[in-house]
Amino acid sequence: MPALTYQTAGESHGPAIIALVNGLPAGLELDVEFINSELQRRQGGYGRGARQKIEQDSVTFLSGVRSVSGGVARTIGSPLAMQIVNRDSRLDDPAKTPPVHRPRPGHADFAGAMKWLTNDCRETLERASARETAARVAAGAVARCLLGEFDIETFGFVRGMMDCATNVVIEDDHLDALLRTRDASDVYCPDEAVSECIIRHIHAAKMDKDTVGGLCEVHVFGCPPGMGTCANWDERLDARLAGAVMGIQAFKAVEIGLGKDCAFRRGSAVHDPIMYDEALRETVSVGFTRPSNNAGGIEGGMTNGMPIVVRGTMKPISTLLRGMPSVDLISRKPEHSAYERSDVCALPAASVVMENVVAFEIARAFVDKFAGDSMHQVQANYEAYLEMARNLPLDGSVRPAGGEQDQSEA
Ligand code: EPS
Repeated sequence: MPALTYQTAGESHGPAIIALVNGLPAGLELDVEFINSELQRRQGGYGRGARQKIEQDSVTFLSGVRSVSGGVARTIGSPLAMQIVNRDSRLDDPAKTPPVHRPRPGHADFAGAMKWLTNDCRETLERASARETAARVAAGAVARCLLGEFDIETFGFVRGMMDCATNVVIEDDHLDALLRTRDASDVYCPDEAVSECIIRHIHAAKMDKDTVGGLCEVHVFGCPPGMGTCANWDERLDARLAGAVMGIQAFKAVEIGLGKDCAFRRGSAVHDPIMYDEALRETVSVGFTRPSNNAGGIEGGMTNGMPIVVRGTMKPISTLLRGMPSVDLISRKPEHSAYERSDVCALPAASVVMENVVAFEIARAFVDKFAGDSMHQVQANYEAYLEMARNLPLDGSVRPAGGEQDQSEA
């Protein structure tokens, strides 16, 4: 069974954006309406530019599913290809996509011009554009259809920016209320007062022909302990999550749990005590619990049964209407950077992207652990593992003995 992976292709103003997902078990039901609603959420949020008025993102399945009926597509175990059409497709029309010679500080323009030895930054910016994140949202939303089968839920939101950040506590017992407040907010923040503050900052930046970034956060509920690994550095779940979040355009920092604040506390005030509660034995935590979650649900690169908490910092978008000091790549003379149609702030959209790329990494770790060619096998492996973890030997032996009978005796 191959690992769960995905790749994307497509330019911002090419014909389409593509996601190719490999390693999905057969028999997974994909909720097409849900996938499209995530794509629409990615297009939204206060601070977006004119492009989102042109596009109406939705997926077309090109392979990997059958019986697309009643809004449900069923995977058949082959690679899943998804297409999101670009309505604003004009890459092959030079008049509509003129060359860009004045790189924007902060954007991929300059580094890409050097890398590919061209003075036309368009050849870089078309692929560097955050339009590509539509494909990542589609792949992540597919992964969430898989996680949903095992009651693993994600919640992504905007924590804040500049001088305003919400202190709202994210817990799964009031997830519905949090979802309602977040979805009622124009900036995807589950706190009305902080939403208003964020909107004021975005509006002020717009008036000043400037841009703003901020903080996004994703919580994942319902992961059993033991997903991921400490065996290899590049397979640690926190390493994978950090890579996935840093891979989002404009992200400059990632934290897990307490994150950088660990630097300012002693060990006794950082590490989460381990407790056992027999009443929780039948839950995915298999009975082990913590009074705090500073680790953000991950220890040694593996899930510990607590919610996973990931925070990402997005820098302000690098296309400023007022421009920034730059150099013309042809004349080598000082010039103001070029302006391309853009957003004043895409932080709400970035929170949707982050939620979905985090979900994909969780699904990857899930499929690594409970691998099976069909959903039946994945389900059976998942249940068998939980049963073994609940019945870790109470008699001093190290591991559960094999076989049904031995396990029930343990
Ligand atoms: C984006 C589409 C782009 C930009 C933005 C995000 O569309 P266009 O370039 O046609 O206006 O609005 O891209 C960037 C911020 C960037 O730096 O490239 C999208 O769909 O998310």
